[in-house]
Amino acid sequence: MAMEPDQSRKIGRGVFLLTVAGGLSSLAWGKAAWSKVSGVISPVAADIAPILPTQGWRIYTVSDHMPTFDPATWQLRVGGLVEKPATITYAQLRALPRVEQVSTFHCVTGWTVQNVHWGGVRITDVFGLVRPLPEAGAVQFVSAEQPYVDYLTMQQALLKDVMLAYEMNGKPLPREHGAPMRLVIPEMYGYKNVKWMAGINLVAHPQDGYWEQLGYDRDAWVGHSNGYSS
Ligand SMILES: Nc1nc2c(c(=O)[nH]1)N[C@H]1C(S)=C(S)[C@@H](COP(=O)(O)O)O[C@H]1N2
Ligand SMILES: [Mo]
Repeated sequence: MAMEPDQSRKIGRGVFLLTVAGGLSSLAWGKAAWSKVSGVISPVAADIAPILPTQGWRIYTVSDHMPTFDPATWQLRVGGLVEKPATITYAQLRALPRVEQVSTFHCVTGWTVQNVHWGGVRITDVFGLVRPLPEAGAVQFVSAEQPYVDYLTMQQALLKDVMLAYEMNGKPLPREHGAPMRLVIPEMYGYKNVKWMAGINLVAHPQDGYWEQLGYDRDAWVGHSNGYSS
């Protein structure tokens, strides 16, 4: 993929830090660096956490290509256990009631970003369009970045500050943060905050998401799940 200068600088720093941490000096700088960095950070979190800065975003992907966003063609598919499946365009998303919140973002590997200003919509307003069936007990969030997916129970999805965010700090959500829309659930670690949202499906029960299949807790409550610090 083509990397912008500021991105390659961040990756360069990430690779440097990982290399310093030891055991990873074979990490070659080059084409695969982007996916290597995002794939490697979590498993070695306990080793590298002490030397990584704890403030500021780190951009994570699980593939070597960040999805692109075209407002003219973007669609959010909402379906599963609903009365009326819907395909929501970007214009329709922006026409839903707009809310704002300031919340803090925690990655399970130990970094935090305080007071992020988000703008977006509440999930209940999307549910209003499709009307979940009584047997819908959980929500599946599907990223356009395959195979990234995660789930919340209905109760978790309906927490008051869960947001489908299309703005970050007063600007449209940047590509690397999941343009045009990502999940925000401040009570839970970053891996539940699916970027590049492409689909929302109502399902009966939660299942393991991407990182959960690799050993992280489904219920990723900040401070109480199996991050490196607990
Ligand atoms: N599609 C997708 N969403 C994702 C991830 C990812 O790799 N791909 N990483 C998750 C993790 S582990 C974290 S901490 C946050 C990081 O958000 P950021 O990349 O905007 O900093 O995104 C989450 N959502
Ligand atoms: Mo994370």
